[in-house]
Amino acid sequence: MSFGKMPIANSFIKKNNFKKQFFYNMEAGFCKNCSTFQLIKVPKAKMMFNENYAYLASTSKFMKKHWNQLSNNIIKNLKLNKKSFVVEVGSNDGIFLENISKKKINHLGIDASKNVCDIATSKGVNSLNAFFNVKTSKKIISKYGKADVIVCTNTMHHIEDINGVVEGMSELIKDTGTIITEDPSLKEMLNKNAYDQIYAEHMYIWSLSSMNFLFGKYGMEIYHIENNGNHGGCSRYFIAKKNVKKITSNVLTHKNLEKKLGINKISTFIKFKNKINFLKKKLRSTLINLKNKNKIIVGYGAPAKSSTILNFCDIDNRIIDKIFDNSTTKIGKYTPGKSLIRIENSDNFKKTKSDYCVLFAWNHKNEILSKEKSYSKKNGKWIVPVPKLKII
Ligand code: JHZ
Repeated sequence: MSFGKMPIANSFIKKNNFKKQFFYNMEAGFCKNCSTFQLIKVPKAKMMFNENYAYLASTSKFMKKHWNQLSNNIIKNLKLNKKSFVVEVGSNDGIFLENISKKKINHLGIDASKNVCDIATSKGVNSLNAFFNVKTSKKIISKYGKADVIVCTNTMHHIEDINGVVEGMSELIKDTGTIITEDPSLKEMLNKNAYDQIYAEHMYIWSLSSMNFLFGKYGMEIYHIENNGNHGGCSRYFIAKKNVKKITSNVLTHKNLEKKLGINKISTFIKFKNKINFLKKKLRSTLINLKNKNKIIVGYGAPAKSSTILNFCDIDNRIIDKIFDNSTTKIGKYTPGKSLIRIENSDNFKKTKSDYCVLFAWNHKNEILSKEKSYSKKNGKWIVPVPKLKII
């Protein structure tokens, strides 16, 4: 499945750097042996995860609450105490670990991007700026000992050297410990036609089948799974060493749902490809028609996902005037690739006149539409691009 030339999704750029952009050919494929849906080739990790990493997890109040709930659940259900050791791989700005740190539980966050690590440290989160792999895992064991819990949320899909990461986790986790991962789900990506989840940072879109295959290689298994609607639909996997924990009925139910959807069949992905090519044409022609009627079109949210939509659908600053976002790392910059749309502080959305607003952060629809209620009252219309084009 080819998407054409793409920029690095989170590389929002300054005006004087337009000509210095990096492009790669984005092609996705499905492997029948290990059931992974993945990009065929991705740029070097350092090009994506560095001191300029733009995604700040704490920009959403909803997500802050979500990770706070996860920490409370873990403390209660896995019976953690102050002597327990919690490790997070891909700790971003400390959105999850700050809850663990406040409870004075031993912890360590590891993140490859220095800017987000620094934010986490300033919140009192013990952080290490590094890529996680077998070498990092050994260093952590010799300094802190083995972990009771390893949390890795919205990160497993980022890592090209996924075998190195899982091997490192299998060494770092205690024999009775639990690894918890949470990522956008392949099942939901297919159900929702959420093709914008595909970009270099998301090298893999995981399913229960592919996760179990991967962890199985290192003597582990998924013993429990929970699903939620975040990021268009995520699965949370609970993983332990083989035969240590009882496998719950949720795992079997989910396995059957994946089978019913045909998650391990090439034909499923060919259908998906046809659907998204249709969505591309529909979004582009809708926006061009509105523009031809002299309508002012803006966008809300500049998620990494918007890079895929804009570049795949050939939408640029001649169609969309500006995009509003609340991330300090994005405001004042431009969307990457050919689109080059200016990002403005979302505080200015209310005072800016527009007729239509494309909700690129469609996964935060409830949070955004409730804080921008006045837009509809002023006859502004929201264009929601996924799961299917909807104007509200
Ligand atoms: P959001 C991220 O993807 C990045 P993205 C990453 N690659 C990943 O794995 C996935 O999450 C799962 C803005 N916003 O959360 C902030 C407002 O302006 O959909 C963000 O720029 N106002 C690590 O980037 C964007 O929208 C608001 O009220 O696709 C949302 O980005 C809210 C709620 C958000 O993630």
